[in-house]
Amino acid sequence: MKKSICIIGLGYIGLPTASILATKGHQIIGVDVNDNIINCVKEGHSPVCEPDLDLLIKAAVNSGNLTVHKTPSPADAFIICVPTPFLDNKEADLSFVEKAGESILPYLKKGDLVILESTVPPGTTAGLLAKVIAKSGLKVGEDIHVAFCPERVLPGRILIELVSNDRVVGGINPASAEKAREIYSSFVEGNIFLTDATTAEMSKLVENSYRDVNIAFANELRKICDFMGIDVWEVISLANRHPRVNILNPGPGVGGHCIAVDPWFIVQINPALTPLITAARNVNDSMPDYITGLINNRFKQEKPGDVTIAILGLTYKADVDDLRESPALNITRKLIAQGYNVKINEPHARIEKMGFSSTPLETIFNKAQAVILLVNHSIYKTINTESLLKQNPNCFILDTRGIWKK
Ligand code: SAJ
Repeated sequence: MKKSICIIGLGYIGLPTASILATKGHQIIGVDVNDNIINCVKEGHSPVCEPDLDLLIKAAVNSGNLTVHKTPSPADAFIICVPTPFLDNKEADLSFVEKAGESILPYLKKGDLVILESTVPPGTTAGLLAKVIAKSGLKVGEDIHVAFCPERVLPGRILIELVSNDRVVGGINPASAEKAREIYSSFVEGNIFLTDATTAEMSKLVENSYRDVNIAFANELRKICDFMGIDVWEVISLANRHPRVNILNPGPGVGGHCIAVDPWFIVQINPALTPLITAARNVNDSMPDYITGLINNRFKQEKPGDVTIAILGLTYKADVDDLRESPALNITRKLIAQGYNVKINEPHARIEKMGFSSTPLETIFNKAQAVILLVNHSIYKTINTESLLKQNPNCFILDTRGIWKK
């Protein structure tokens, strides 16, 4: 059944969700405070680099089913997709969720549905959000239904995974979960699993904490293999031949606004019960200093000002334009602060806004005493490191992603 749906927050999740729902015939009111997002969408294109999102937005806007505004409007359902960063004490900053809940109060009526998609600590939907919605005077859970539905999509594959992945829908009561299921069943081809809101919130955090702990295991293996003078990528590749072993990849650290953030929302529940998740976060956060230390160690006899370093990649992961929480950016800034001559190649992100300029691959290796690969962008896989070494036998080549053969 077609609904009017107001989506608060048109970021990595909100905008693709709004566009997909619009192409399914729902009347979508997209709401964001960011003028650039509003203008981009009005013109029918995407403010972020995501395959096929441009086409989908154009189709959604041209269909007349997607309009964008700075304030909400009355609707059958409201989906909140605003950021939930962490504060200095690593606890969740829920101010955007609270503000979004307050912003829809004037428009709520009996029979409406409110869904939170932002990743939050367990208990937020049934607690903080339900309390804000109750200010409408409507009886939460009866007059108005409230649910939590986490996203689980990989940037770069968002449009595919929004449709194909299974979804977990958690209601503050069963009626709310059922009402929310109606929305998602209009575009999700994966299975939809119903549960309560707190279990749904925890399942999302657990997914990303699982990845963070496993990445930390790979990073710790990297350190001990370096100490032993053996190749960690060969060790992992051999160990993964075991039918039930799947060790992830070492890297320069964990970036992005999910995997590096979500585990802290579990720790904040009870730090004494979560030493492993905390330790994994600390191992991953130690990687930028570890990588910088390898470079400092190699050039400890030289003045940094005499050393030219070619950095390949600044984004938080391969083939995206997102620099948020990027360990590559963290390492690059450390090297610049230490006085090295740093040249950067970054093919996807617009780094000029950070005060950097990107040096073309054709020239970046000239006179470089070090080549540090920080992001495994596909374009770097074709670089021939053997010919690099033929031209510059003393060049220090540090591949922090294991894409170049030894
Ligand atoms: N990383 C490693 N080694 C690995 C895997 C990742 O060092 O083996 C690093 C990456 O370089 C990156 C960070 O970890 O810096 C996280 O990358 P990721 O690909 O594991 O996941 P994200 O951050 O892109 O997580 C996204 C999230 N969704 C959105 O941002 C919309 C998350 O909620 C999803 O669960 C996740 O994709 C996913 O894999 O589906």
